[in-house]
Amino acid sequence: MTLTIHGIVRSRAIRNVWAAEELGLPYTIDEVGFGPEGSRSPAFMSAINPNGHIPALSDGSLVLWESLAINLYLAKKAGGTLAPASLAEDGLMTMWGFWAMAEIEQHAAPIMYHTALYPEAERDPALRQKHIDAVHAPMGVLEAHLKSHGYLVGGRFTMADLNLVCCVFYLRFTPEIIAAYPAVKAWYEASMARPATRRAFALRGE
Ligand SMILES: N[C@@H](CCC(=O)N[C@@H](CS)C(=O)NCC(=O)O)C(=O)O
Repeated sequence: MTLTIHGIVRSRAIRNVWAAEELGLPYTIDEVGFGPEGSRSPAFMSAINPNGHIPALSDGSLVLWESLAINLYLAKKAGGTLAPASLAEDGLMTMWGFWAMAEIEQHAAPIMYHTALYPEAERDPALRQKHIDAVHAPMGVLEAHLKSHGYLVGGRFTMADLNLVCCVFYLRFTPEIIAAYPAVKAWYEASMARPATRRAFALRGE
């Protein structure tokens, strides 16, 4: 059955599009954008995501939201090398996914907004700096892990890597942060150069 990814590629829905491309899963994109006509519409919030956010995934009668959880589901659905090969790997991939959101994304997102995405008048340099200071500790943890393991789990590229790369992606407007961590930089750049990544990001014109 064809999967439906609800959302637009210029949102966290790109994470799920990239995952589906990696896994070779057929999907369609239901172009739900932002605002009262999109993710905040009563119809979308009652049928798909009561939080009013994108992305969400429909797989038959199953509806999932939370981009990184969707990706872990897709990996297990498709199987193959991106999926956990054991319960232990499943636990580690879940751990890294929660960590990606709790330790990296919570700082990387405001860094991105206050560096580039908000109009200049709305940028807060002090808040930006606070998050830059805070992101170095988890980036150091990631650097140490990648230096000794190459990948997050199982010595191969898995959905754990894809999920975390999607959060490190928010540091793209501050490349000096990524460059301070050579193992992270090499892993990030290799992940962003994968054929499936390019196919997904081509949908954004990137
Ligand atoms: N933790 C959620 C965050 C979802 C989220 O905040 N999505 C943004 C777009 S990337 C959104 O829908 N913003 C519009 C809104 O909340 O109205 C996930 O990873 O899926």
